[in-house]
Amino acid sequence: MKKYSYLLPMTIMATVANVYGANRGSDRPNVVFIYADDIGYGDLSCNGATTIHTPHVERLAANGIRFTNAHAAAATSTPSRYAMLTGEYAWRRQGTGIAAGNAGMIIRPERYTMADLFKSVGYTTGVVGKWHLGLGDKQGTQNWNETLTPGVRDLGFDYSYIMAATGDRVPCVFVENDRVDNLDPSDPIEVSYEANFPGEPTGKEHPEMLRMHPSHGHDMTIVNGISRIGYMKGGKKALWKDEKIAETLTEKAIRFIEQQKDKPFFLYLATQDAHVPRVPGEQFAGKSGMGPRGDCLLEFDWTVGQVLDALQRLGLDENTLVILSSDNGPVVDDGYKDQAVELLGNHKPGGIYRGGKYSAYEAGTRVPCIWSWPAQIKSGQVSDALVSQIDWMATLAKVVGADIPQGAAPDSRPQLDAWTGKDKIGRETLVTQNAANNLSLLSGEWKYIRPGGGAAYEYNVNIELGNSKEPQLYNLKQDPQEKHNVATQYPEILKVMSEKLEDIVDGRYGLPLY
Ligand code: NG6
Ligand code: CA
Repeated sequence: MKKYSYLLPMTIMATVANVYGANRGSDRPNVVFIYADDIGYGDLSCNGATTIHTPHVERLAANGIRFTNAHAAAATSTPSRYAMLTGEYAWRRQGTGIAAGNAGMIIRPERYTMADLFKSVGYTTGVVGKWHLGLGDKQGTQNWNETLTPGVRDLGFDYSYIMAATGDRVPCVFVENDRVDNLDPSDPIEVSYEANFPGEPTGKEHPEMLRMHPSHGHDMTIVNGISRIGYMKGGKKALWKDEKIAETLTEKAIRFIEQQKDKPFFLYLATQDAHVPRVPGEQFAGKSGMGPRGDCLLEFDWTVGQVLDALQRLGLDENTLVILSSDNGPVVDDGYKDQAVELLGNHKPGGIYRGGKYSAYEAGTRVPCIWSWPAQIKSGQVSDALVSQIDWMATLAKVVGADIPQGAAPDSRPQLDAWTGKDKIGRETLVTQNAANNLSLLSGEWKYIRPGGGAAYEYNVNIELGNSKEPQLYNLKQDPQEKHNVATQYPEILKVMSEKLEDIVDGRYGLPLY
């Protein structure tokens, strides 16, 4: 047993409750998250895309409930994942912005996590894929050639096979159970986010060595002919092959499921698709007609299909809750010249919504989301309820009969009726966060964007960020595309919304729940 002793009595209580409670034995579902990267609301055919066909995701949606108003907690990866895995809004905590590849572990070991929750009721827990929440103690102090401490096993994961940060950040290696996979000790890894290692070529100095060129940033160490963010040296045998990432992660995920098939498990499968650099496997290259971004959407769909097939093959499909979503909204050019812009055609990655990844507008956080659990959730449902990934923790605690310790997951709310389709309204209020840490409050048909700093528009990625010195108020029912700021027309609503947001920020509202 690890972590703080004040958690212990709660953990024991949870175990007792589980043994004697209603949710014991075979009723409890396995839980699998399939968490996409940068896949937007409109990127999937179940949400209306017509130029991209994602049949496996459609199959999942047909077997469960598809949400039209589900939100990631933030418009970028690290804060979204932080909030999803801890049940605490990331803006409450310093240092939860987009993490460097050598960031120290952002969720500290003493923090109660999603994995701890499942472990407290006897599940085996695994994480496969993009991590992006730091490893080791402090920024830049990791020794990548030894066991990384603290690592994800200190956060409750029994098994892990992860990319430390993102596909475009060094180190470009997989880390299995807190050690770099396939590392040759005679070729140690060094990583720096400050300076290059003498003699190592960079994309900036040697563009002729590149097979994919950066459009902005991404001009440092070259790995597999693609220049990245950050510098690394060594570890040649351990370097991932970009075109094999999806295959490898899918294989590791399925192996985990196979090994755990006889007892309850929780798997967090976080894909690299469709983050940059977009390098689809051979099977998908050129298949979408939309270049690598479209091909990676097909590859994501394939991963979903492989996981669903494995569950079916093992007879686990009925009583496994599969949750599919994305960490933030879509981006077309995110730093490489990969033809995503040129070949986009009529495809709308964010659906009808304004903005995209990084943005306070809807496309920033309104993401694809499906819950499928054939044994308990009626199939073929579509829900417009306001729901958020931040509630997965408190809701899943209800599903598996876990007791969240007092003070943990402070922003997470049990919303089982909304997630199963019985409650059509969902959350009364929800806070979302954009890349400049400007907050929005969603409530019913209204959306308020708090005034704040930062550019209104990011030219590199061609996305409106929603930052403004003026308060913004939109009626999402009448104006889902957030075209008309009605803040001056509705001063009363503006007042209520802004006060409510400040209450939530200050913890005067609804805190703590447990
Ligand atoms: C940005 C990167 C972008 C992407 C993003 C994180 C540049 C110019 N842009 O800083 O390519 O990596 O960070 O994306 O470096 S996320 O989905 O993991 O949040
Ligand atoms: Ca992302």
